[in-house]
Amino acid sequence: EPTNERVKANWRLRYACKRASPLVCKNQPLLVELGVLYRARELEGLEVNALGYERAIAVIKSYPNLIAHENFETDIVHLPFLGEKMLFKIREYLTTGRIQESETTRASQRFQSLSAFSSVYGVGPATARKLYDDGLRTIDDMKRYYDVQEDTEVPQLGANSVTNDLIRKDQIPNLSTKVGLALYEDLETPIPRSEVEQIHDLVMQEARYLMPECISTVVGGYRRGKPYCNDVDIVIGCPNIQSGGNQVKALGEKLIKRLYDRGVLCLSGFHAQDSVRGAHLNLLEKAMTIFALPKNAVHQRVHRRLDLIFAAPETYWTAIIGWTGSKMFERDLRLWAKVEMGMKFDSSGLTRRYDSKLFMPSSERHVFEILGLDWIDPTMRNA
Ligand code: TTP
Ligand code: MN
Ligand code: MN
Ligand code: MN
Repeated sequence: EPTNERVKANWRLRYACKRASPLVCKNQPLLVELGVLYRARELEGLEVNALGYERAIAVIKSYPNLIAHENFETDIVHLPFLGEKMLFKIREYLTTGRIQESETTRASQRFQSLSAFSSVYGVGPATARKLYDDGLRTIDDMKRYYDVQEDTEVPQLGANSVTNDLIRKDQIPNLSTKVGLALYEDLETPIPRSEVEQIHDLVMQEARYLMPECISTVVGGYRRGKPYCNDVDIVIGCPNIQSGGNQVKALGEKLIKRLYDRGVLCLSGFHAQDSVRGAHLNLLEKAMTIFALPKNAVHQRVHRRLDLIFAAPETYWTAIIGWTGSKMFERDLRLWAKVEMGMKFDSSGLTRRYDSKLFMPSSERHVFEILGLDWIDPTMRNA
């Protein structure tokens, strides 16, 4: 296919949304090492520095050959976003097969603790650092700190809707940390694709009961081809839904209630999506939930994070692109739209900047066309 050839030649470009980025690339072991350095900077709150590593990693991901001495001066030094420091690390890896700083970092108690703390649902780097400064080192320390014991009551699946009336909004962050800890082992267990599909089937069976014509796409890492996912992300659209008023949210709330009634949800909260601009108000709603498939003979129930995104017809396709990711692909898509096209893109819609005219794309490919971008398959958006 000619498009494929064009995309293949695009590994030199600065915008991640113009490059093909496979899930696993030729230089994966190098990226694992650089990934430790990226993560360390992110955990320490060094955002600019972290972004530099994130960009370098994304650029290398698109490079189609194994990095070697033969192509270092011809290709690698000319790749975008690879400054002197980064090239030094890559050269170090090339000559010694390792990166000293990555190994030191990996071995450090601080890095291990911050990584563990921030792997808890609802805990970011700033909280993780605070816990470390308070003397905590392990997840068990954290369970004691938050008073979560073996027998801590997790909200019962289906027993009641936790966020609806029992819990005040300002209690949710603390609640989600407690739930995140109580369910730590479950939520750490990777979700195989087959289970993602089962969850999708069950959710849509209930959604179609409410609105037979509704449509859906599983997005996130699943759509990018990951064999195992950390959560399940589903965009749900309804061709007949009215975008004015609260119909999108109403559909979301009805579905959440049905899922509670079926006994498969134990926690949910609605969030305003992205930068909610005037024109896009009420077009997109997201519910972050914790879900478990019904018990069956073979498997015991495992709690899973499930994100449901409800989209009006105007935003269905942009929501799909916005939630397919990756994070870096999305970042550059927004940047490309703004800087090169005079448009504003996010998952809640695509608008012209000078008059805020909202486009009404008819497919995912149509969004790429409007943005003046060549099509990139979801499995090649792992920037
Ligand atoms: P995630 O589910 O956080 O990540 P992921 O699906 O890429 O990988 P994982 O297996 O770890 O779940 O987010 C999915 C995509 O949705 C992400 O690439 C960017 C987008 N996104 C938003 O647009 N807004 C948000 O608030 C979040 C959390 C994600
Ligand atoms: Mn996901
Ligand atoms: Mn998600
Ligand atoms: Mn469980």
